Amino acid sequence: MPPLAPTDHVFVLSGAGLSKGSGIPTFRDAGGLWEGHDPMEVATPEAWQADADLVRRFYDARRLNVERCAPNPGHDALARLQQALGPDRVSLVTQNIDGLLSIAGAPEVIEMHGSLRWLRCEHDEGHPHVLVRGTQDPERRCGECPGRLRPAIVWFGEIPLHMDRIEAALQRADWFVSVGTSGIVYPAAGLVRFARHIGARTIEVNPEPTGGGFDQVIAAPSEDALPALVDEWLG
Ligand code: BV8
Repeated sequence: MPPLAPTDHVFVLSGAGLSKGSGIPTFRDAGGLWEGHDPMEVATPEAWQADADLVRRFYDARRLNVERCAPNPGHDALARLQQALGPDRVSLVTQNIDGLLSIAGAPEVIEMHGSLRWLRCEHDEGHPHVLVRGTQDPERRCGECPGRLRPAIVWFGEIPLHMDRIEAALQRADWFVSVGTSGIVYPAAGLVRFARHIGARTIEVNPEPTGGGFDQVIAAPSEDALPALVDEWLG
């Protein structure tokens, strides 16, 4: 692996595979989340309107599981890299909603699909969000209006969060590292194309490489591959 230059900026996009080593199921692997659920029935605004109780139960179950899980060596390695080089040189963008990169100590994580830890007003995401642990109280309403509280998570058909920050970081990327994502869901899946366009060196860390035209592929679990990669980069 070529060394990092002193001014190199590393952009890391992570997906569910990063957390698999922590005991959190992915979406599309065998036994994954979408095996038991049709995403269109639990992860869209229409699903919320049709059956809010089903959607709440789906996210309550995931929140309870995530709260029993801990960061794995892959999360720890990414946190160590950002602690050592700083958020200006290491951008950690995640599709995951489990919060494990922050729990691992990463100073700044961009959660483009939101977080299981927060609820938001179903009518206006500008109303104050509410922290939640365990199962949410279905009777609790928004503090600003009579609206129900829903998971502060980006569903299919909704616009991902922090896209301006993500695009600004991507413009500066010398390295683009894709970790544990199937590269199926857009706009996240399209970010590597932009990185390639601006000349960043692209690396994929995935035991089942997606064939997405990366310069380098590390076909291994991220909990094994990332500590070695970060050790090499931090010397
Ligand atoms: C948008 C939060 C417009 C919820 C998620 C029709 C109508 C509307 C939109 C669309 C449409 N058709 C297509 C679209 C676009 C749609 C889309 O891309 N659909 C796909 C299915 C084709 N996208 C959207 O709707 C997005 N919004 O388009 O708005 C817009 C956008 C920009 C600007 C203006 C307008 C919103 C998408 C967000 C949906 N929310 N998550 C929740 O978590 O419940 S998606 C969810 O799946 C994840 O967040 C992630 O983003 C996505 C992919 O999952 P992965 O993380 O990649 O996980 P997966 O299981 O797929 O893969 C795991 C990988 O790990 C595998 O490769 C495996 O090999 C690997 N692995 C396994 N073990 C390990 C490992 N890797 C490393 N180590 C290991 N140990």
